[in-house]
Amino acid sequence: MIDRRTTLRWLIAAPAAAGLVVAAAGLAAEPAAREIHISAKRFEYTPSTITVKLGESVVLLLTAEDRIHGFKMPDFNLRADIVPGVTTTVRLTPDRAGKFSYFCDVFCGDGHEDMEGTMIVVA
Ligand SMILES: [Cu+2]
Repeated sequence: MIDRRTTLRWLIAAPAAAGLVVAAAGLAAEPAAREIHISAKRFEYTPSTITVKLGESVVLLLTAEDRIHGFKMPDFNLRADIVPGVTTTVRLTPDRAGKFSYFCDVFCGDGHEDMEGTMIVVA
């Protein structure tokens, strides 16, 4: 026989458990993204070449060592400022294979024009 206290406990616990299930489902729905760190300084990115898989979700974690730089990857319509002391995140899931360049679009001195990198997307 279920007494009143047990019933009350169940009424409180059931929605809480359901909430946990919903929260877990929400986490599962978020695609797992591989993190790739890219550091910027005059006049290079490190690494200057990154390799990702076609359809792979990645998060680029961009940091600047010396001053503000830019990150622009026109092929995937991406751009961000990279500010010292801040980690800037850029997400992408490449839908095309090939070699795609990224470059600095914030003038940072002589050599700025050569500040670029390559993302290789392998099928
Ligand atoms: Cu620059």
